[in-house]
Amino acid sequence: MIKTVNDLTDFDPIFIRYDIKIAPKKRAASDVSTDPALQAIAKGVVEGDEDMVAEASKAAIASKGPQTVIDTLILGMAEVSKLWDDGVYYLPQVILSSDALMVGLNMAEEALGSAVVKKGTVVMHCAHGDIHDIGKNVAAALIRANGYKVIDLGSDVPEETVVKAAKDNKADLVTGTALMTTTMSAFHRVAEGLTKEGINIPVVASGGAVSEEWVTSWDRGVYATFAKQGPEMAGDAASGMSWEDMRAKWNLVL
Ligand code: B12
Repeated sequence: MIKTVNDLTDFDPIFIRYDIKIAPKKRAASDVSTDPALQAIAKGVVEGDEDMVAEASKAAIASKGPQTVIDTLILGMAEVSKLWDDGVYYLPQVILSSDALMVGLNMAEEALGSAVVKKGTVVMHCAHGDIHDIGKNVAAALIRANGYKVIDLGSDVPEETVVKAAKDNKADLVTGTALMTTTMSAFHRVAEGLTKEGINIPVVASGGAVSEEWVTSWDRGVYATFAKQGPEMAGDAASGMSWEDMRAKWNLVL
């Protein structure tokens, strides 16, 4: 007998085939926490489940505080990265996961609040050609919550736009994030642009593709490993610390 759509009772194989529904994982993600409340946040990120992340984050913000929630969201995304690297996840799953992470991050950022008096101004961006903005968003949330004005230029930002924003806003610090080897070279052009404009401020560069050795090979570059370093780095720059001194403080390669 010929089957028609009316004979179908199980649509899952079709939804999964077209990535409308996520397939059961070929390899389960590792647990990132022994605490069930935190594990639920990471699980929600891994499964791209915004509701799960929202519910778990709400409870954990109240019981453990927003910073712990942010740390757990990043750990969840690290599991997503492993699933991607192993070929278990494809773009649709990763997009769902990053959207779910943003739900938790926005809730945590709101809970962190921010000081009314601004301690300084930080211009942040993802490199020209690069749309990977998760780490930048986490760092921006932390820097903002610590009382700095953040001019977030978003993703795929041309070098001239970054330099102009730094000039127009009298920035104390420029930060850049790149996750692709093809995009990270934009940072040293940003640094050169600042020099041409006579703007003598540090450029903190970070992201999966970026190495400390590379960042410290051009003037103004200071390498960051973790988003949570952002507020202290912003404080250093706002207090007038030179990029040379910041590099000596934060980086091993001189
Ligand atoms: C999520 C993801 C995506 C998402 C991005 C969603 C988003 N809104 O960001 C989507 C699905 C859209 C995507 C698309 C693509 N991706 Co992608 N993606 C990833 C993945 C799985 C995880 C990256 C991530 O978010 N990590 C977690 C965050 C938290 O890390 P992070 O940004 O580095 O931030 C940390 C630090 O760097 C630091 N930090 C970052 N910024 C800042 C700023 C400051 C001030 C401070 C202090 C610290 C700091 O703090 C964080 C830790 O605390 C990686 C795989 C991997 N192994 O990394 C691939 C990966 C980055 N993607 C890759 C590729 C190739 C692509 C695509 C070209 C795929 C395609 N064929 O279309 C496109 C890119 C399009 C473009 N033009 O950019 C490659 C890049 C390869 C390379 N080396 O060049 C990777 C490495 C995968 C791979 N192994 O091939 N991707």
